[in-house]
Amino acid sequence: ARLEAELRVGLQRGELEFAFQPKLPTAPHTRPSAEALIRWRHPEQGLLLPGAFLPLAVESRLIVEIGRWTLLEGMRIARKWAEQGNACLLSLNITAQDIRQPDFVDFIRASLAQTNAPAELLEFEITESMVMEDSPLLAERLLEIRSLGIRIAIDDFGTGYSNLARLLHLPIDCIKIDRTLVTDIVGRSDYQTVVRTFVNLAEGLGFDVIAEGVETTAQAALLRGMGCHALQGFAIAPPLHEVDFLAWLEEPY
Ligand code: G
Ligand code: G
Ligand code: MN
Ligand code: NA
Repeated sequence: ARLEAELRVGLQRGELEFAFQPKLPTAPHTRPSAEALIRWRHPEQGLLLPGAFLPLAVESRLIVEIGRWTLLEGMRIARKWAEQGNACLLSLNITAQDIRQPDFVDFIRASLAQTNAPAELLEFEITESMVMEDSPLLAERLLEIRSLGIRIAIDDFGTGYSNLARLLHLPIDCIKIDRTLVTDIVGRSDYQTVVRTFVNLAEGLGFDVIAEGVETTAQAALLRGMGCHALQGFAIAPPLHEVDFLAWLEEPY
C-alpha cells in the first residue's frame, strides 16, 4: 500500500520514464524500430522494472493513469524523434484495462492532436491473452485505432491458445513470437516447427513476424533463416536509455 501511494505521487512528479529496446529488421537497409518499456525512477529504490510496480497498479485505478501516461509520453517521443530527424516506429504496450476504457479511442485521437505525433510511427502491442478473450469490443477498438493509422502487434504470441480464426477478424500488422519459444529453439526441432508455422501463417495473412527474447547469435541466425522479419532481445540490444538508443540507431547495424 505504501509503494502504491508512492507510485501515485511518483506519476505526478514525473518519476516514470521509458527504456527503449531496439527491434532489428532482418532485411538489409531497413530501419530499426523500438519498443518503449516503462520504468519507475524511485527516489530511494532506484530504477524499478514493471514487474515491481505494475501489479500494484492493476489492483487500483492507477493502471488506467499509467496507460494514459504511456500513450501520451510515447506520442510525445515519437514526435520529438521525427522532428529531430530520427523518425522511428515506436511500439507501446497497451493493457486490457486501457482498451476497456469507454473513452480509449477518444483519448488517443485527442492525444494525437495534442502531441502532433505521426500515427504511422506508432504501434500498439496487445497481448495474445487479450485476443483470446474474444470480446467484440476489442475488434471494434482495434479497427478504430488502425483507421487512425496506428499499427497493431500481438505480443507474447504462441503462449496462449489463440483462436487462430479470430486473427482473421482483427486488424493485425505483426505478431511477436514469445520468448519461451525462442529461448530453447536451437535444441528443439518441435519449437522450430511451431515457429516456422507461425511465419507461414503470418506470410499467408500478411503480417510481419518478430521474435522477442533473442539472446544468442545461434538463435538469431536460426530465426533469420526461418524468415522472421525482425529480432528483438539481448543479442541485438537490451532496453536502452533514450540517448543510448538514439546513438545505437546511428551505428551500422
Ligand atoms: O521491461 P519489461 O520487463 O520488464 O516489461 C514487462 C512488461 O511490462 C511488458 O511486457 C509489458 O506488458 C509491461 N509494460 C512495459 N512497458 C509498459 C508501458 O509503458 N505501459 C504499460 N501499461 N505496460 C508496460
Ligand atoms: O512486452 P514484453 O513482455 O515483451 O516486455 C519485454 C521484456 O522482456 C522487457 O522487460 C525486457 O527487459 C525483457 N527482455 C528483453 N530482451 C530480453 C531477452 O533477450 N531475454 C530476456 N530474458 N528478457 C528480455
Ligand atoms: Mn511488449
Ligand atoms: Na512480450
